[in-house]
Amino acid sequence: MKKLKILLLLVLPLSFFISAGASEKENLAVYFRDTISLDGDWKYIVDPYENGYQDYRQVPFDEMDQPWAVGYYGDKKMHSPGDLIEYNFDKSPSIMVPGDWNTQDPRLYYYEGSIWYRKKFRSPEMRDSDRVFLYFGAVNYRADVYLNARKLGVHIGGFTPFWFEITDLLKKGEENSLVLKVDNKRLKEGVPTLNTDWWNYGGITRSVELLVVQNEFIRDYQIRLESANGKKVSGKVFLDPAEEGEPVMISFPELKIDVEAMTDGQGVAPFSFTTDKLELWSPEDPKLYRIVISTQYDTIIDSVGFRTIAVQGKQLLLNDKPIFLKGISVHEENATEGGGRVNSPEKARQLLVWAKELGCNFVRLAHYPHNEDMVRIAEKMGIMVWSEVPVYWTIDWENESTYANAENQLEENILRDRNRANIIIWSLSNETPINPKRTEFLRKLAVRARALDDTRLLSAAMEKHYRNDSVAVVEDPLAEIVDIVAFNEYIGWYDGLPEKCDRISWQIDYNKPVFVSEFGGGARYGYHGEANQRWTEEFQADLYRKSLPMLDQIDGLCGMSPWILADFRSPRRNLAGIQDDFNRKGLLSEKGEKKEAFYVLKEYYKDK
Ligand code: GCB
Repeated sequence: MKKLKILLLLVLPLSFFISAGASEKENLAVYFRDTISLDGDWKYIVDPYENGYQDYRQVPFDEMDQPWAVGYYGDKKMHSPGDLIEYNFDKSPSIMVPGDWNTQDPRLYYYEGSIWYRKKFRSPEMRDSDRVFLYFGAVNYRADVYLNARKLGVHIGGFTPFWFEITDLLKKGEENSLVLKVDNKRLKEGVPTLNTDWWNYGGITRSVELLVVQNEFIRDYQIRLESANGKKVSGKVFLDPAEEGEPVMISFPELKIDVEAMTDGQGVAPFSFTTDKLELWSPEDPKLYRIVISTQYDTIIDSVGFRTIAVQGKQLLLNDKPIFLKGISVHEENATEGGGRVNSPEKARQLLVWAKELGCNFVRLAHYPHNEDMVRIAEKMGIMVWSEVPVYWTIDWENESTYANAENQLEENILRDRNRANIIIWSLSNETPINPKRTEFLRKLAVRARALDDTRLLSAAMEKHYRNDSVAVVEDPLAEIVDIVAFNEYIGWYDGLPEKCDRISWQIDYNKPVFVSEFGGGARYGYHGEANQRWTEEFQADLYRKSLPMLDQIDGLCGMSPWILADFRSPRRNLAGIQDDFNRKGLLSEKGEKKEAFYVLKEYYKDK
């Protein structure tokens, strides 16, 4: 494990190009650690033809070993006047990390392709025996990572973390050159695929950090409440390297609980305890406890909450009590200061503050894993979370590498957030077509999700159909697989006019709770008119007024997450003067201004 794993670039298929840590399905928990930030200004070079990556025969330079291999990852300088080097990071412009490139440089607004990033940094102060990890919160979509001209590996998938151990490659006491080729080209076989209804923001969108640890350190831990009444807590601590017989202490100072554990041959120390003093986490009382885990070499401190989530027939139970999910769908897009991907805790918090103001106790974080701040801040605020992977619309169901990619993103998402009390649902997909290949794909994904975490529920946003003119149904074999039957419906927007809501009744014949994962319609903030005039705030408000009583009649309704909190950028939204590249279904504008429908939903949630 201590050795850097350099991937066999020539022989492995693309789906294997995944960072060392991630492919072993181990997590590196960094959120609560003191790390060295590599955020800030990075140099960048826009490279639409991949000139810095491959030669004119399209052979990647990092697969060659010849003197003419001039990949930009070499970060070379001219030494004599006759040198031919056709790039220069030092003289290139700078871009802010974390951040998407689309909103930082007007030339890059629609850009989809490769951009090279470079950061120079001095190696941190450390002892000879220390180990160093390079951690990326997320890079969209494919990242080829090089340190001091050596390839560390490739990561695919735009919304989950990955890392490399760089202990042996770091130039100690000297300046180091970290170079990434970031490519956000959409791919048919990608996850997501070519077509989405959101902006394909490219770049190093989340923080980059260096983690320095002792030779033996605590890589991660896992904790769970076994049952709400028994108050039995169990968990595991993961040490690296995997040494057998290492003592580990797990403490909860507030509870005055200290548990001793011992690692097995895999470096895993299981523990458990029971207590009747535990206050459970809930939206009304988002109680978190400090957890301190220590070994003879390392200590980590985090906060955790305890709760159970379960279904019983058509009921959804939080801590054994029925709960209604007063939700809203949210894109990870900043609804102030010029938009773009959320890249700070303050911007994440703003979205959640609006959700709270709406009266929500739940957010659907669509359609991909959001940043860790979002989940952690929501946990503190008492907001439950639906967490999703970008298996969206029609991806390449029959392609094995597409499956491997989806599974990898699901795993990275679950491993990052499995200790968050507020995450109650892992969502497998959104609006996927009903056919056997797709169902098989999602069935496999469900098995994997449950194997990694059986303390949460599974769902997926499905679609509705009609039995006849007035009876809407959900009939999908995927509903048999998940725990909560969720579906998107757009009656009154894509499907007839709002009046149609008055005529529709629902039959959902699964003995499971039902959740409406989307409904809504578009309105441009400040555009007023009659309730039958599309795009006005009045039309949108009327649609909500008519949808809510219709949905209330659904047997087993356990909640909803209307579409959507705030207007968000989408290249599919071309109506000039109204959309201007924004999906207008937000209850707030892209600048955070509240539309009339915001208050309609707020009123409805007040009485729930
Ligand atoms: C949907 C999708 C969502 C879209 C939305 C819309 O069903 O799940 O991603 O943005 O409809 O506005 O059409």
